[in-house]
Amino acid sequence: MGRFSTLALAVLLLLVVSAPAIDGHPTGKFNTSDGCGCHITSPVNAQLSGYPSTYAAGEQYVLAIGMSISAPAGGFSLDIDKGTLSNPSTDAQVDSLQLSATHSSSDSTSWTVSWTAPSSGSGMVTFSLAVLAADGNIDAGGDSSGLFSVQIAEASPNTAPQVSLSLPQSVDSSTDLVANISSSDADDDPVTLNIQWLRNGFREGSLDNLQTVPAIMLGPGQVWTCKVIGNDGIENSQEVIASTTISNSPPTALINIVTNPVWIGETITVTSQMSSDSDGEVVNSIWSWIDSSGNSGSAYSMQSFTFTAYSQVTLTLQVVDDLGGIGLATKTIEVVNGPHVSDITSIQNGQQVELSWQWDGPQSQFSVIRNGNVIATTNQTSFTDTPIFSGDTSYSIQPIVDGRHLDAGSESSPITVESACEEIQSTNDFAGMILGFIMLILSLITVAMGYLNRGE
Ligand SMILES: [Ca+2]
Ligand SMILES: [Ca+2]
Repeated sequence: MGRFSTLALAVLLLLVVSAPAIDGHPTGKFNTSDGCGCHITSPVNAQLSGYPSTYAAGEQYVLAIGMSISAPAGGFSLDIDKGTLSNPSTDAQVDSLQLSATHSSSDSTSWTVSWTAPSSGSGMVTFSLAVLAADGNIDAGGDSSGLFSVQIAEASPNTAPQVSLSLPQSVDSSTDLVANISSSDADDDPVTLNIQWLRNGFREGSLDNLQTVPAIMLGPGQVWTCKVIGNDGIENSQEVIASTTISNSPPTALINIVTNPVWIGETITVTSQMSSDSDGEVVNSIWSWIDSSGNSGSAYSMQSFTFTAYSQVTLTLQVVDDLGGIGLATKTIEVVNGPHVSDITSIQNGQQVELSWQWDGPQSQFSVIRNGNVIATTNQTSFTDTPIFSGDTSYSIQPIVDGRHLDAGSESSPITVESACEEIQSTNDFAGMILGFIMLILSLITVAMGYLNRGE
């Protein structure tokens, strides 16, 4: 049977649907959406709805089939070239290939069938529909048929959003760490951001979805990592990651001169205890000084440093923080002449030595030093000593002003102590002679006893 004959049969079947006694083909006709030219008495509009303007791959749509006039009986044939048909309504059916649907009885003039869109990239889909409105007479006269066809493009697939991220590479803990994040979406979908922060590789959950790490959470040497994923409501962007290391703020060096006033030749005490480090602590102080006379020195010290200068001093302090950061300070110190002890007189009076001296400074105490040993402290400018030994003796007077033991302000005076000590010395000499004489006698006795024993 040729195609034309088949179509003619289909039309015939449609014509007789209203005459159940001779309806031998109530199951419709597949693949006949191009209709036939036999029933043109009055054209009818074939109606198809429920399809999208552009389809989304894999999406399911419910198609409604109908006609523009009411009729006692009807039939249809719907063909598609892509996707699948399923779930036909009462009085409709789908073929095994799921590419064609038709009526299964003549009782309806409207039907529904589901269409599942093909996979992404399938391109244009064509729907072709033929409907027939039958008047129930058993001939072609008085029937109406109509055709409808539509092509549907695939909706463009979603484009994933894009996210860019950067972190400042020179940041210390004095300011907030702010991530520079931007996002875009080719489809103009709104993009939401998922932000995570890690400190030294460990997630900091309290900062989730925040763009800023507050300064109070930052510490020098820490590595902060930011991870960002964008989502356009459909899919995620690629994850972007950036890291930065929090830099160390150098310490601030501050020289504090403890000694005041500063006198030539006297010790000067300075301290670094006012130095500071905003993000750590000062762990070392390195001092160096040079005076305009060329004297110089240096020292490692925690805080206090003491030195002696003889003219204007240039003092340098280098403080080091716990991460090796360095702060520098320099100070010029003027030194002036200080007070002095002078004109020491020492008069021997019997066994005593009477000392007195001049002093041109403020109220002071004085250490009295005999041969390098402090033997007394007085707030007078005189002192009477009773030396134990005779001979050459040196007395020094060292002033103590506000607890400072002055060196340049001290003065020494030599004296040769004589007197009673010499008698003690003579007595000792006489005792030595007696002892020597006794030893001589004992020796002679020993020799004599030797001779006597030999004679026996
Ligand atoms: Ca998108
Ligand atoms: Ca620091």
